[in-house]
Amino acid sequence: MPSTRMPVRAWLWSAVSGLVGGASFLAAAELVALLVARGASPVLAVGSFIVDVVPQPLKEFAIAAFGEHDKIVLLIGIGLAVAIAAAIAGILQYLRAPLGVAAFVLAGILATAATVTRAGASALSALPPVIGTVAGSIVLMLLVNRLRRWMVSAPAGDVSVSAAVDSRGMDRRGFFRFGAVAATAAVIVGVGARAVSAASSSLGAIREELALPEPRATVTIPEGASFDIDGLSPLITPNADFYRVDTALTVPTVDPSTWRLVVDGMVDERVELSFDDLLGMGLDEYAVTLTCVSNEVGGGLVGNAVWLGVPIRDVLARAGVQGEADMVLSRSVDGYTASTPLTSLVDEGIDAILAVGMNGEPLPVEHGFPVRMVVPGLYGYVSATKWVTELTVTTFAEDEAYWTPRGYSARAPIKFSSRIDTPRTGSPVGAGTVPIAGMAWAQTVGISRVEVSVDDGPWQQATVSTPINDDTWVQWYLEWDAEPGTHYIAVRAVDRDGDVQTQERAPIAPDGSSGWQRVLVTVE
Ligand SMILES: Nc1nc2c(c(=O)[nH]1)N[C@H]1C(S)=C(S)[C@@H](COP(=O)(O)O)O[C@H]1N2
Ligand SMILES: [Mo]
Repeated sequence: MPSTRMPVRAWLWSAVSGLVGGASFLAAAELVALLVARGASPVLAVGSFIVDVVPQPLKEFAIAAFGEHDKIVLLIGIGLAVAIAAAIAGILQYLRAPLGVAAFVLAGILATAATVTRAGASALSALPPVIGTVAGSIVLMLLVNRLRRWMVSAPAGDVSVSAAVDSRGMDRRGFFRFGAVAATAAVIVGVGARAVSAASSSLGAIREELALPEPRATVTIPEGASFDIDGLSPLITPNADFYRVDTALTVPTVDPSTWRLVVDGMVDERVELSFDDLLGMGLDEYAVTLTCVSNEVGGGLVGNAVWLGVPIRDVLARAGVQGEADMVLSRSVDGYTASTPLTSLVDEGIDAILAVGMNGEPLPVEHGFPVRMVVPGLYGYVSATKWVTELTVTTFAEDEAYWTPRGYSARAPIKFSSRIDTPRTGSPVGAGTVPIAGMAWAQTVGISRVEVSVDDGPWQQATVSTPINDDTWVQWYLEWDAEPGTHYIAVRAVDRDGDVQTQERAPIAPDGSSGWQRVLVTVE
Protein backbone atom coordinates (compact mmCIF):
# COMPACT_ATOMS: atom_id res chain seq x y z
CA MET A 1 0.00 0.00 0.00
CA PRO A 2 1.44 3.41 -0.90
CA SER A 3 2.47 5.11 2.28
CA THR A 4 2.71 8.70 1.19
CA ARG A 5 1.57 10.57 -1.89
CA MET A 6 0.26 8.39 -4.65
CA PRO A 7 2.13 8.98 -7.92
CA VAL A 8 0.11 9.95 -10.99
CA ARG A 9 0.95 6.74 -12.82
CA ALA A 10 -0.41 4.72 -9.87
CA TRP A 11 -3.74 6.51 -10.37
CA LEU A 12 -3.59 5.89 -14.08
CA TRP A 13 -2.54 2.23 -14.00
CA SER A 14 -4.86 1.28 -11.15
CA ALA A 15 -7.72 2.77 -13.18
CA VAL A 16 -6.54 0.70 -16.17
CA SER A 17 -6.40 -2.37 -13.91
CA GLY A 18 -10.03 -1.73 -13.06
CA LEU A 19 -10.90 -1.50 -16.76
CA VAL A 20 -9.12 -4.78 -17.53
CA GLY A 21 -10.83 -6.43 -14.55
CA GLY A 22 -14.18 -5.11 -15.75
CA ALA A 23 -13.56 -6.35 -19.28
CA SER A 24 -12.66 -9.80 -17.90
CA PHE A 25 -15.89 -9.75 -15.87
CA LEU A 26 -18.01 -9.05 -18.96
CA ALA A 27 -16.08 -11.41 -21.25
CA ALA A 28 -16.41 -14.36 -18.85
CA ALA A 29 -20.10 -13.58 -18.39
CA GLU A 30 -20.69 -13.42 -22.16
CA LEU A 31 -18.91 -16.72 -22.69
CA VAL A 32 -20.90 -18.50 -19.97
CA ALA A 33 -24.11 -16.92 -21.26
CA LEU A 34 -23.34 -18.21 -24.74
CA LEU A 35 -22.65 -21.73 -23.42
CA VAL A 36 -25.35 -22.34 -20.83
CA ALA A 37 -27.80 -19.47 -20.53
CA ARG A 38 -28.59 -17.63 -23.74
CA GLY A 39 -30.05 -14.25 -22.94
CA ALA A 40 -28.45 -14.06 -19.50
CA SER A 41 -25.82 -11.61 -20.77
CA PRO A 42 -25.39 -9.13 -17.90
CA VAL A 43 -25.01 -6.06 -20.16
CA LEU A 44 -28.18 -6.88 -22.08
CA ALA A 45 -30.05 -7.93 -18.94
CA VAL A 46 -29.06 -4.72 -17.17
CA GLY A 47 -30.02 -2.85 -20.34
CA SER A 48 -33.49 -4.42 -20.48
CA PHE A 49 -33.83 -3.90 -16.75
CA ILE A 50 -33.09 -0.20 -17.19
CA VAL A 51 -35.52 0.00 -20.10
CA ASP A 52 -38.14 -1.60 -17.82
CA VAL A 53 -37.56 0.64 -14.81
CA VAL A 54 -36.87 3.96 -16.51
CA PRO A 55 -39.84 6.27 -15.82
CA GLN A 56 -42.10 6.82 -18.81
CA PRO A 57 -41.32 10.60 -19.26
CA LEU A 58 -37.57 9.86 -19.43
CA LYS A 59 -38.21 7.09 -21.97
CA GLU A 60 -40.26 9.46 -24.08
CA PHE A 61 -37.50 12.07 -23.83
CA ALA A 62 -34.92 9.51 -24.99
CA ILE A 63 -37.06 8.47 -27.94
CA ALA A 64 -37.70 12.12 -28.84
CA ALA A 65 -34.01 12.99 -28.59
CA PHE A 66 -32.44 9.89 -30.14
CA GLY A 67 -35.27 8.37 -32.16
CA GLU A 68 -34.60 4.82 -33.36
CA HIS A 69 -31.05 5.04 -31.96
CA ASP A 70 -32.33 5.06 -28.38
CA LYS A 71 -31.20 1.45 -27.70
CA ILE A 72 -27.69 2.17 -29.01
CA VAL A 73 -27.50 5.34 -26.93
CA LEU A 74 -28.62 3.36 -23.90
CA LEU A 75 -25.98 0.67 -24.49
CA ILE A 76 -23.24 3.27 -25.02
CA GLY A 77 -24.41 5.00 -21.84
CA ILE A 78 -24.27 1.73 -19.91
CA GLY A 79 -20.83 1.05 -21.41
CA LEU A 80 -19.49 4.41 -20.27
CA ALA A 81 -20.98 4.03 -16.79
CA VAL A 82 -19.52 0.51 -16.49
CA ALA A 83 -16.09 1.75 -17.64
CA ILE A 84 -16.05 4.64 -15.15
CA ALA A 85 -17.23 2.38 -12.33
CA ALA A 86 -14.59 -0.24 -13.21
CA ALA A 87 -11.82 2.39 -13.26
CA ILE A 88 -12.93 3.65 -9.85
CA ALA A 89 -12.98 0.05 -8.56
CA GLY A 90 -9.38 -0.32 -9.78
CA ILE A 91 -8.27 2.81 -7.90
CA LEU A 92 -10.15 1.66 -4.77
CA GLN A 93 -8.47 -1.73 -4.96
CA TYR A 94 -5.08 0.00 -5.12
CA LEU A 95 -5.83 2.41 -2.29
CA ARG A 96 -7.55 0.01 0.07
CA ALA A 97 -7.82 -3.64 -0.95
CA PRO A 98 -10.23 -5.36 -1.15
CA LEU A 99 -12.55 -2.39 -1.74
CA GLY A 100 -12.27 -2.79 -5.52
CA VAL A 101 -13.19 -6.48 -5.33
CA ALA A 102 -16.09 -5.53 -3.06
CA ALA A 103 -17.28 -3.11 -5.75
CA PHE A 104 -17.12 -5.93 -8.33
CA VAL A 105 -19.11 -8.22 -6.05
CA LEU A 106 -21.74 -5.51 -5.63
CA ALA A 107 -21.92 -5.12 -9.41
CA GLY A 108 -22.20 -8.90 -9.67
CA ILE A 109 -25.14 -8.97 -7.28
CA LEU A 110 -26.94 -6.24 -9.25
CA ALA A 111 -26.24 -8.00 -12.56
CA THR A 112 -27.47 -11.32 -11.12
CA ALA A 113 -30.66 -9.62 -9.95
CA ALA A 114 -31.12 -8.36 -13.52
CA THR A 115 -30.47 -11.73 -15.23
CA VAL A 116 -32.58 -13.90 -12.92
CA THR A 117 -35.62 -11.60 -13.05
CA ARG A 118 -35.65 -11.42 -16.87
CA ALA A 119 -38.55 -12.98 -18.76
CA GLY A 120 -37.57 -16.52 -19.70
CA ALA A 121 -34.83 -16.74 -17.06
CA SER A 122 -33.84 -20.25 -15.98
CA ALA A 123 -31.96 -21.67 -13.02
CA LEU A 124 -28.76 -21.18 -15.01
CA SER A 125 -29.31 -17.45 -15.54
CA ALA A 126 -27.34 -16.57 -12.41
CA LEU A 127 -24.27 -18.36 -13.72
CA PRO A 128 -22.95 -15.74 -16.21
CA PRO A 129 -22.81 -12.80 -13.76
CA VAL A 130 -21.53 -15.00 -10.91
CA ILE A 131 -18.70 -16.47 -12.98
CA GLY A 132 -18.04 -13.01 -14.44
CA THR A 133 -17.67 -11.63 -10.92
CA VAL A 134 -15.20 -14.36 -9.97
CA ALA A 135 -13.12 -13.91 -13.15
CA GLY A 136 -13.12 -10.10 -12.94
CA SER A 137 -12.20 -10.09 -9.24
CA ILE A 138 -9.30 -12.47 -9.75
CA VAL A 139 -7.89 -10.42 -12.64
CA LEU A 140 -8.32 -7.18 -10.67
CA MET A 141 -6.64 -8.59 -7.58
CA LEU A 142 -3.66 -10.08 -9.43
CA LEU A 143 -3.16 -7.00 -11.57
CA VAL A 144 -3.29 -4.52 -8.69
CA ASN A 145 -0.93 -6.71 -6.67
CA ARG A 146 1.58 -6.52 -9.52
CA LEU A 147 1.07 -2.77 -9.84
CA ARG A 148 1.68 -2.33 -6.15
CA ARG A 149 4.91 -4.35 -6.34
CA TRP A 150 6.08 -2.21 -9.23
CA MET A 151 5.24 1.02 -7.38
CA VAL A 152 6.87 -0.15 -4.13
CA SER A 153 10.07 -1.10 -5.95
CA ALA A 154 10.02 2.26 -7.75
CA PRO A 155 9.70 4.90 -5.06
CA ALA A 156 9.18 8.44 -6.20
CA GLY A 157 12.52 10.19 -6.39
CA ASP A 158 15.73 9.04 -7.93
CA VAL A 159 16.88 5.47 -7.99
CA SER A 160 20.60 5.05 -7.97
CA VAL A 161 21.08 1.44 -7.00
CA SER A 162 21.21 -0.80 -10.04
CA ALA A 163 19.56 -3.72 -8.20
CA ALA A 164 16.54 -1.54 -7.55
CA VAL A 165 16.41 -0.64 -11.23
CA ASP A 166 16.49 -4.32 -12.13
CA SER A 167 13.70 -5.39 -9.82
CA ARG A 168 11.69 -2.33 -10.77
CA GLY A 169 11.98 -3.30 -14.42
CA MET A 170 10.89 -6.84 -13.62
CA ASP A 171 7.87 -5.77 -11.58
CA ARG A 172 6.89 -3.29 -14.25
CA ARG A 173 7.14 -5.94 -16.94
CA GLY A 174 5.15 -8.36 -14.74
CA PHE A 175 2.33 -5.86 -14.49
CA PHE A 176 2.24 -5.03 -18.20
CA ARG A 177 2.62 -8.59 -19.35
CA PHE A 178 -0.24 -9.85 -17.18
CA GLY A 179 -2.35 -6.80 -18.00
CA ALA A 180 -1.84 -7.19 -21.74
CA VAL A 181 -2.66 -10.91 -21.71
CA ALA A 182 -5.79 -10.39 -19.59
CA ALA A 183 -6.96 -7.45 -21.72
CA THR A 184 -6.39 -9.28 -25.01
CA ALA A 185 -8.09 -12.44 -23.78
CA ALA A 186 -11.05 -10.42 -22.50
CA VAL A 187 -11.51 -8.60 -25.80
CA ILE A 188 -11.21 -11.74 -27.93
CA VAL A 189 -13.49 -13.87 -25.72
CA GLY A 190 -16.00 -11.09 -25.09
CA VAL A 191 -16.30 -9.85 -28.65
CA GLY A 192 -16.25 -13.43 -30.00
CA ALA A 193 -19.00 -14.64 -27.68
CA ARG A 194 -21.17 -11.60 -28.39
CA ALA A 195 -20.64 -11.99 -32.13
CA VAL A 196 -21.68 -15.65 -32.04
CA SER A 197 -24.79 -14.78 -30.00
CA ALA A 198 -25.66 -12.01 -32.41
CA ALA A 199 -25.09 -14.23 -35.45
CA SER A 200 -27.34 -16.91 -34.02
CA SER A 201 -30.09 -14.44 -33.24
CA SER A 202 -29.94 -13.12 -36.80
CA LEU A 203 -30.36 -16.77 -37.84
CA GLY A 204 -33.67 -16.60 -35.99
CA ALA A 205 -34.64 -13.71 -38.25
CA ILE A 206 -33.54 -15.61 -41.38
CA ARG A 207 -35.67 -18.55 -40.28
CA GLU A 208 -38.65 -16.28 -39.58
CA GLU A 209 -38.48 -14.84 -43.06
CA LEU A 210 -37.92 -18.13 -44.86
CA ALA A 211 -40.92 -18.98 -47.04
CA LEU A 212 -40.98 -22.68 -47.87
CA PRO A 213 -42.78 -23.82 -51.04
CA GLU A 214 -46.24 -25.27 -50.63
CA PRO A 215 -46.28 -29.06 -50.32
CA ARG A 216 -47.43 -30.99 -53.38
CA ALA A 217 -49.13 -33.58 -51.17
CA THR A 218 -50.44 -32.80 -47.70
CA VAL A 219 -51.22 -35.06 -44.78
CA THR A 220 -54.91 -35.68 -44.21
CA ILE A 221 -55.95 -36.24 -40.63
CA PRO A 222 -58.73 -38.83 -40.80
CA GLU A 223 -62.03 -38.68 -38.98
CA GLY A 224 -61.70 -40.14 -35.47
CA ALA A 225 -57.93 -39.62 -35.34
CA SER A 226 -58.05 -37.97 -31.95
CA PHE A 227 -60.05 -38.01 -28.74
CA ASP A 228 -60.85 -35.07 -26.52
CA ILE A 229 -59.78 -36.38 -23.12
CA ASP A 230 -58.23 -34.28 -20.34
CA GLY A 231 -54.57 -35.18 -19.81
CA LEU A 232 -54.25 -37.12 -23.09
CA SER A 233 -51.34 -36.02 -25.33
CA PRO A 234 -52.32 -34.23 -28.54
CA LEU A 235 -52.12 -36.29 -31.75
CA ILE A 236 -49.69 -33.77 -33.27
CA THR A 237 -47.08 -32.56 -30.79
CA PRO A 238 -46.69 -28.76 -30.92
CA ASN A 239 -43.12 -27.76 -31.82
CA ALA A 240 -42.67 -25.96 -28.51
CA ASP A 241 -43.51 -29.18 -26.61
CA PHE A 242 -41.57 -31.57 -28.84
CA TYR A 243 -38.84 -33.37 -26.89
CA ARG A 244 -35.29 -32.39 -27.74
CA VAL A 245 -32.29 -34.69 -27.52
CA ASP A 246 -28.82 -33.96 -28.89
CA THR A 247 -25.19 -33.71 -27.93
CA ALA A 248 -24.90 -30.06 -28.96
CA LEU A 249 -23.79 -27.79 -26.08
CA THR A 250 -24.86 -24.79 -28.14
CA VAL A 251 -27.44 -25.07 -30.88
CA PRO A 252 -25.59 -25.17 -34.23
CA THR A 253 -26.32 -22.18 -36.44
CA VAL A 254 -26.55 -23.04 -40.11
CA ASP A 255 -27.55 -20.44 -42.67
CA PRO A 256 -29.69 -22.04 -45.40
CA SER A 257 -28.02 -19.84 -48.02
CA THR A 258 -24.63 -21.46 -47.33
CA TRP A 259 -25.92 -24.94 -46.37
CA ARG A 260 -24.75 -27.79 -48.59
CA LEU A 261 -25.53 -31.48 -48.53
CA VAL A 262 -22.74 -33.69 -49.81
CA VAL A 263 -23.57 -37.25 -50.87
CA ASP A 264 -20.38 -39.28 -51.16
CA GLY A 265 -18.79 -42.64 -50.37
CA MET A 266 -19.82 -45.71 -52.34
CA VAL A 267 -21.63 -43.78 -55.06
CA ASP A 268 -21.19 -43.48 -58.82
CA GLU A 269 -20.92 -39.74 -58.56
CA ARG A 270 -20.42 -37.35 -55.64
CA VAL A 271 -23.42 -35.01 -55.40
CA GLU A 272 -23.64 -31.63 -53.73
CA LEU A 273 -27.01 -29.95 -53.14
CA SER A 274 -27.84 -26.43 -52.03
CA PHE A 275 -30.96 -25.62 -50.02
CA ASP A 276 -32.68 -24.36 -53.19
CA ASP A 277 -31.64 -27.53 -55.06
CA LEU A 278 -33.33 -29.56 -52.33
CA LEU A 279 -36.51 -27.47 -52.36
CA GLY A 280 -36.50 -27.76 -56.15
CA MET A 281 -36.89 -31.53 -55.89
CA GLY A 282 -40.46 -30.98 -54.67
CA LEU A 283 -41.75 -31.05 -51.11
CA ASP A 284 -44.41 -33.31 -49.62
CA GLU A 285 -45.82 -33.69 -46.14
CA TYR A 286 -45.20 -36.81 -44.06
CA ALA A 287 -46.58 -37.56 -40.60
CA VAL A 288 -44.00 -39.51 -38.60
CA THR A 289 -43.65 -40.24 -34.88
CA LEU A 290 -40.08 -39.83 -33.66
CA THR A 291 -38.82 -41.84 -30.68
CA CYS A 292 -35.61 -41.61 -28.66
CA VAL A 293 -33.76 -44.76 -27.60
CA SER A 294 -33.47 -43.13 -24.17
CA ASN A 295 -37.25 -43.20 -23.71
CA GLU A 296 -38.12 -45.31 -20.67
CA VAL A 297 -41.36 -47.29 -20.81
CA GLY A 298 -44.06 -44.68 -20.16
CA GLY A 299 -41.65 -41.78 -20.84
CA GLY A 300 -41.98 -38.58 -22.84
CA LEU A 301 -39.11 -38.80 -25.35
CA VAL A 302 -41.50 -39.43 -28.22
CA GLY A 303 -43.36 -36.94 -30.37
CA ASN A 304 -45.41 -36.80 -33.53
CA ALA A 305 -45.12 -34.13 -36.22
CA VAL A 306 -46.10 -33.40 -39.79
CA TRP A 307 -42.77 -33.01 -41.56
CA LEU A 308 -42.20 -31.31 -44.90
CA GLY A 309 -39.44 -32.83 -46.96
CA VAL A 310 -37.90 -34.78 -49.82
CA PRO A 311 -37.45 -38.59 -49.91
CA ILE A 312 -33.84 -39.54 -49.16
CA ARG A 313 -34.07 -42.27 -51.82
CA ASP A 314 -34.47 -39.54 -54.49
CA VAL A 315 -31.32 -37.79 -53.26
CA LEU A 316 -29.36 -41.05 -53.11
CA ALA A 317 -30.57 -41.96 -56.62
CA ARG A 318 -28.91 -38.82 -57.99
CA ALA A 319 -25.56 -40.09 -56.70
CA GLY A 320 -26.11 -43.72 -57.69
CA VAL A 321 -25.59 -46.13 -54.77
CA GLN A 322 -23.16 -48.97 -55.42
CA GLY A 323 -24.13 -52.58 -54.78
CA GLU A 324 -21.95 -53.52 -51.81
CA ALA A 325 -23.12 -50.64 -49.59
CA ASP A 326 -25.45 -51.41 -46.67
CA MET A 327 -25.37 -48.24 -44.55
CA VAL A 328 -25.54 -44.46 -44.81
CA LEU A 329 -23.48 -42.53 -42.30
CA SER A 330 -25.15 -39.13 -41.93
CA ARG A 331 -23.12 -36.31 -40.49
CA SER A 332 -24.23 -33.11 -38.78
CA VAL A 333 -22.45 -29.78 -38.98
CA ASP A 334 -21.42 -30.30 -35.34
CA GLY A 335 -19.74 -33.63 -36.09
CA TYR A 336 -22.54 -35.91 -34.83
CA THR A 337 -23.03 -39.03 -36.94
CA ALA A 338 -25.75 -41.68 -37.30
CA SER A 339 -25.63 -45.08 -39.02
CA THR A 340 -28.82 -45.86 -40.92
CA PRO A 341 -29.35 -49.14 -42.79
CA LEU A 342 -29.49 -48.41 -46.50
CA THR A 343 -32.72 -50.43 -46.83
CA SER A 344 -34.57 -48.02 -44.48
CA LEU A 345 -33.60 -45.16 -46.79
CA VAL A 346 -34.19 -46.63 -50.24
CA ASP A 347 -37.22 -48.93 -49.66
CA GLU A 348 -40.20 -47.63 -51.65
CA GLY A 349 -42.46 -48.42 -48.70
CA ILE A 350 -40.58 -46.34 -46.13
CA ASP A 351 -40.95 -42.57 -46.09
CA ALA A 352 -37.40 -41.63 -45.05
CA ILE A 353 -36.99 -37.92 -45.72
CA LEU A 354 -34.73 -34.92 -45.53
CA ALA A 355 -37.07 -32.59 -43.66
CA VAL A 356 -37.08 -28.79 -43.91
CA GLY A 357 -40.42 -28.12 -42.24
CA MET A 358 -42.12 -29.21 -39.01
CA ASN A 359 -45.82 -28.66 -38.32
CA GLY A 360 -46.28 -25.89 -40.86
CA GLU A 361 -43.10 -23.91 -40.25
CA PRO A 362 -39.40 -24.17 -41.07
CA LEU A 363 -37.64 -26.60 -38.71
CA PRO A 364 -37.09 -24.93 -35.35
CA VAL A 365 -33.36 -24.21 -34.89
CA GLU A 366 -33.06 -26.75 -32.05
CA HIS A 367 -34.79 -29.42 -34.17
CA GLY A 368 -32.20 -29.21 -36.93
CA PHE A 369 -32.70 -26.06 -39.01
CA PRO A 370 -32.37 -25.92 -41.94
CA VAL A 371 -32.37 -29.67 -42.78
CA ARG A 372 -32.63 -32.89 -40.78
CA MET A 373 -33.36 -36.55 -41.43
CA VAL A 374 -36.57 -38.30 -40.38
CA VAL A 375 -36.79 -42.06 -40.84
CA PRO A 376 -39.88 -43.99 -39.74
CA GLY A 377 -39.24 -47.04 -37.58
CA LEU A 378 -35.73 -46.29 -36.30
CA TYR A 379 -34.70 -44.62 -33.06
CA GLY A 380 -33.55 -41.02 -33.51
CA TYR A 381 -29.88 -41.69 -32.73
CA VAL A 382 -29.49 -43.98 -35.75
CA SER A 383 -31.61 -41.99 -38.17
CA ALA A 384 -32.79 -38.49 -37.29
CA THR A 385 -29.59 -36.45 -37.78
CA LYS A 386 -30.27 -32.75 -37.27
CA TRP A 387 -28.33 -29.97 -39.02
CA VAL A 388 -27.35 -32.68 -41.52
CA THR A 389 -24.66 -31.79 -44.09
CA GLU A 390 -23.30 -35.10 -45.38
CA LEU A 391 -24.54 -38.55 -46.36
CA THR A 392 -21.73 -41.04 -46.80
CA VAL A 393 -22.80 -44.29 -48.45
CA THR A 394 -20.75 -47.04 -46.78
CA THR A 395 -21.01 -50.33 -44.86
CA PHE A 396 -21.56 -51.27 -41.23
CA ALA A 397 -18.29 -53.20 -41.44
CA GLU A 398 -16.38 -50.13 -42.55
CA ASP A 399 -17.83 -47.24 -40.52
CA GLU A 400 -19.43 -46.56 -37.15
CA ALA A 401 -21.55 -43.71 -35.80
CA TYR A 402 -21.27 -41.43 -32.77
CA TRP A 403 -23.12 -43.70 -30.30
CA THR A 404 -21.77 -47.05 -31.49
CA PRO A 405 -18.53 -47.03 -29.45
CA ARG A 406 -20.51 -45.51 -26.55
CA GLY A 407 -22.60 -48.54 -25.67
CA TYR A 408 -25.48 -48.38 -28.15
CA SER A 409 -26.26 -50.72 -31.05
CA ALA A 410 -25.26 -49.78 -34.57
CA ARG A 411 -28.76 -50.79 -35.71
CA ALA A 412 -31.80 -49.86 -33.67
CA PRO A 413 -35.36 -50.36 -34.91
CA ILE A 414 -37.97 -48.87 -32.57
CA LYS A 415 -39.50 -51.36 -30.12
CA PHE A 416 -43.25 -50.78 -30.31
CA SER A 417 -44.76 -49.54 -27.09
CA SER A 418 -47.71 -47.98 -25.31
CA ARG A 419 -48.09 -45.36 -22.63
CA ILE A 420 -50.70 -44.26 -20.07
CA ASP A 421 -51.19 -40.47 -20.04
CA THR A 422 -54.14 -40.35 -17.64
CA PRO A 423 -54.84 -41.01 -14.80
CA ARG A 424 -51.42 -40.41 -13.25
CA THR A 425 -49.67 -41.60 -10.14
CA GLY A 426 -49.83 -38.79 -7.60
CA SER A 427 -52.95 -37.14 -9.11
CA PRO A 428 -55.97 -38.77 -7.43
CA VAL A 429 -59.22 -39.04 -9.40
CA GLY A 430 -62.83 -39.06 -8.19
CA ALA A 431 -64.79 -42.32 -8.06
CA GLY A 432 -67.14 -43.08 -10.95
CA THR A 433 -66.53 -43.33 -14.67
CA VAL A 434 -62.93 -42.34 -15.38
CA PRO A 435 -61.28 -42.53 -18.79
CA ILE A 436 -57.95 -44.38 -18.85
CA ALA A 437 -56.15 -43.02 -21.92
CA GLY A 438 -52.77 -42.79 -23.58
CA MET A 439 -50.71 -43.31 -26.72
CA ALA A 440 -49.31 -46.33 -28.58
CA TRP A 441 -46.85 -46.58 -31.48
CA ALA A 442 -45.40 -49.23 -33.79
CA GLN A 443 -43.78 -47.20 -36.57
CA THR A 444 -43.89 -48.77 -40.07
CA VAL A 445 -46.11 -51.63 -38.83
CA GLY A 446 -49.01 -49.90 -37.09
CA ILE A 447 -51.01 -50.64 -33.95
CA SER A 448 -53.88 -53.11 -34.18
CA ARG A 449 -55.04 -53.26 -30.52
CA VAL A 450 -54.39 -51.74 -27.14
CA GLU A 451 -55.30 -53.62 -23.98
CA VAL A 452 -55.66 -52.44 -20.41
CA SER A 453 -55.59 -54.45 -17.21
CA VAL A 454 -56.78 -53.05 -13.87
CA ASP A 455 -55.44 -54.65 -10.68
CA ASP A 456 -53.96 -57.51 -12.70
CA GLY A 457 -57.45 -58.47 -13.92
CA PRO A 458 -58.26 -59.59 -17.48
CA TRP A 459 -56.98 -57.59 -20.44
CA GLN A 460 -59.75 -55.32 -21.72
CA GLN A 461 -59.71 -53.94 -25.22
CA ALA A 462 -59.37 -50.12 -25.39
CA THR A 463 -60.87 -47.94 -28.11
CA VAL A 464 -58.08 -46.97 -30.53
CA SER A 465 -58.14 -43.81 -32.66
CA THR A 466 -58.05 -43.96 -36.44
CA PRO A 467 -54.34 -43.86 -37.36
CA ILE A 468 -53.01 -41.16 -39.69
CA ASN A 469 -50.72 -43.86 -41.10
CA ASP A 470 -48.59 -46.74 -39.81
CA ASP A 471 -45.69 -44.38 -38.99
CA THR A 472 -47.60 -42.37 -36.41
CA TRP A 473 -48.78 -43.09 -32.92
CA VAL A 474 -52.44 -43.54 -32.03
CA GLN A 475 -54.49 -42.52 -29.05
CA TRP A 476 -56.50 -45.04 -27.03
CA TYR A 477 -58.93 -44.94 -24.11
CA LEU A 478 -61.01 -47.18 -21.89
CA GLU A 479 -63.93 -46.08 -19.71
CA TRP A 480 -63.21 -47.35 -16.22
CA ASP A 481 -65.68 -47.67 -13.36
CA ALA A 482 -63.31 -46.47 -10.67
CA GLU A 483 -63.97 -47.48 -7.06
CA PRO A 484 -62.34 -45.68 -4.11
CA GLY A 485 -58.95 -47.03 -3.11
CA THR A 486 -55.65 -47.59 -4.87
CA HIS A 487 -55.42 -49.49 -8.13
CA TYR A 488 -52.81 -50.71 -10.57
CA ILE A 489 -53.36 -49.99 -14.26
CA ALA A 490 -51.23 -51.67 -16.92
CA VAL A 491 -51.23 -51.27 -20.69
CA ARG A 492 -49.88 -53.26 -23.63
CA ALA A 493 -50.19 -52.91 -27.39
CA VAL A 494 -50.52 -55.41 -30.19
CA ASP A 495 -49.10 -54.45 -33.57
CA ARG A 496 -50.49 -55.22 -37.01
CA ASP A 497 -48.18 -58.20 -37.35
CA GLY A 498 -50.03 -59.66 -34.37
CA ASP A 499 -47.06 -59.35 -32.03
CA VAL A 500 -47.91 -58.53 -28.40
CA GLN A 501 -45.80 -55.89 -26.64
CA THR A 502 -43.30 -57.85 -24.57
CA GLN A 503 -43.53 -57.81 -20.77
CA GLU A 504 -39.80 -58.45 -20.54
CA ARG A 505 -38.08 -55.37 -19.11
CA ALA A 506 -35.06 -54.00 -20.94
CA PRO A 507 -33.01 -50.93 -20.07
CA ILE A 508 -32.57 -48.18 -22.70
CA ALA A 509 -29.02 -49.30 -23.57
CA PRO A 510 -28.01 -50.80 -25.92
CA ASP A 511 -31.10 -50.70 -28.17
CA GLY A 512 -34.15 -49.34 -26.36
CA SER A 513 -36.39 -50.09 -23.37
CA SER A 514 -39.17 -52.67 -23.26
CA GLY A 515 -41.79 -53.89 -20.80
CA TRP A 516 -45.31 -52.88 -19.79
CA GLN A 517 -46.11 -49.61 -18.09
CA ARG A 518 -47.99 -50.18 -14.83
CA VAL A 519 -49.14 -47.18 -12.77
CA LEU A 520 -50.56 -46.95 -9.26
CA VAL A 521 -53.54 -44.57 -9.09
CA THR A 522 -55.61 -43.33 -6.19
CA VAL A 523 -59.40 -43.04 -6.45
CA GLU A 524 -61.08 -40.83 -3.85
N1 LIG B 1 -26.82 -33.45 -34.93
C1 LIG B 1 -27.48 -34.26 -34.10
N2 LIG B 1 -28.60 -34.86 -34.52
C2 LIG B 1 -29.29 -35.68 -33.68
C3 LIG B 1 -28.82 -35.94 -32.39
C4 LIG B 1 -27.62 -35.29 -31.97
O1 LIG B 1 -27.14 -35.48 -30.84
N3 LIG B 1 -26.99 -34.45 -32.85
N4 LIG B 1 -29.54 -36.76 -31.55
C5 LIG B 1 -30.44 -37.72 -32.15
C6 LIG B 1 -31.36 -38.29 -31.20
S1 LIG B 1 -30.68 -39.29 -30.02
C7 LIG B 1 -32.71 -38.11 -31.28
S2 LIG B 1 -33.76 -39.01 -30.31
C8 LIG B 1 -33.30 -37.14 -32.20
C9 LIG B 1 -34.15 -36.15 -31.44
O2 LIG B 1 -34.66 -35.17 -32.30
P1 LIG B 1 -35.40 -33.92 -31.67
O3 LIG B 1 -34.44 -33.26 -30.72
O4 LIG B 1 -35.80 -33.05 -32.80
O5 LIG B 1 -36.61 -34.46 -30.93
O6 LIG B 1 -32.31 -36.40 -32.89
C10 LIG B 1 -31.22 -37.16 -33.34
N5 LIG B 1 -30.41 -36.28 -34.13
MO1 LIG C 1 -32.35 -40.36 -28.99
